[in-house]
Amino acid sequence: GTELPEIQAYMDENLKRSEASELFGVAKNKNVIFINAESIQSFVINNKVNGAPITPFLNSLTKDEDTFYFENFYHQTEQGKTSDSEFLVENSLYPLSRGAVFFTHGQNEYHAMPEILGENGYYTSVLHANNKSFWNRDQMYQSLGFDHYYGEESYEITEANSIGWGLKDKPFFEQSTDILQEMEQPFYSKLITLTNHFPFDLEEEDRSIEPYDSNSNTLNNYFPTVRYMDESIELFFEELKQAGLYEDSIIVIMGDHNGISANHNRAMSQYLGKDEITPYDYVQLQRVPLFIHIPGYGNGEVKSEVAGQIDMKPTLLNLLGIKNKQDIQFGNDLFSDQRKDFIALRNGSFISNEYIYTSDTCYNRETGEPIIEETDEQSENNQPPNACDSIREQVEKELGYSDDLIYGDLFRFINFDKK
Ligand code: GP9
Ligand code: MN
Repeated sequence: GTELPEIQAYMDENLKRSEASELFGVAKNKNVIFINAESIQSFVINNKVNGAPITPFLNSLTKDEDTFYFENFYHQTEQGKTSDSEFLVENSLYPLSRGAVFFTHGQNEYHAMPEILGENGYYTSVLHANNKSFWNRDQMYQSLGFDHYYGEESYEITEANSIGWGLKDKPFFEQSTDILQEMEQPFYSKLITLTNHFPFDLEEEDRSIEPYDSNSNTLNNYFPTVRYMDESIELFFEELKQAGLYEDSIIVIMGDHNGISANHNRAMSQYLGKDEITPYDYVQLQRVPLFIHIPGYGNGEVKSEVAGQIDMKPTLLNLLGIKNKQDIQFGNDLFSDQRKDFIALRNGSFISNEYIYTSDTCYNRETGEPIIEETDEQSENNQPPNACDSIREQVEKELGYSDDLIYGDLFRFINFDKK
């Protein structure tokens, strides 16, 4: 393992990059309503199936003046799926390369966003109509500093309002609004959706668009459940307005991870009209939507910079005007122009402004063409130097530091300034 001072020096350097946020404090004292949107990938946004738009409401948000839409935002999860996305968001640390850190290191010390928000007067909670111990959430949420977890016992769940994994998203958002209305403000509330989950079951009555037609039922059924999620979120915006919560809140919508795995590449290539899904294409399919909706803001736009889930903690803290002078975090504020030049995936692949590195190949990000370098100089192991090498080394270093912090439970040894 690495020595803590070395990691801290790296982190102090990284923390400075977020100081240049252009939006520091624009959402000061607002509630944060964070929608962890199950399995939604960016390829559905502003796209169609059988001639019908898949996500009409989210499409309208991409053009909304109060909304930032990040079109090159990547999930960075591994086997811990939803729980990994939560870990990334709350800590700005990487998940583990195997297993779920929620299970293996649920009792570690952390310096997570809920804890910091709590110190700044926020009431923090998670709303999710599932069993509390799923993904070891009950334990991990305590370690992350959440005040409360509204699990399935907080909801009225019947046969009629359930499908697949449990409570359908529409009644979930309706009932969640009632919970939010009773909550002390300002609050940070994370709502985790459930209906758009593999195997994408949906009743006929909830279907507004027809399934796709390919050899993959998973992909075919994905589209109607994604549309159901889109309608659920639209409904939730209405509910929040009626409840009087909308004006004093910012609403974040983030996809947690991909819903369509590489097993469905053939069907996916058919849908996208490509000959095949190359490793480059597969990395690009790991983009998930991120919307940051700030009622009354007026200067929203589509943002194209390379971004990832690791950036959520510094971004949200800055939006709320919370100065994080000392912290351990790998991400950068999405509204800073001093950002690092890459987003690392947990398997060591990465996306930079110029390159996408995956499966031992360095691709031109713009064209998707592998970069083959003509060179006289060969290094010791007879490999030509590669355009991706220097970032690849930094990615390995970061992933290693993150692992060291988690495996060594190193947050125990750091005293963070309280506010
Ligand atoms: C379960 C839900 C789904 O509570 O969050 O988890 P996933 O299978 O996507 O990790
Ligand atoms: Mn999930």
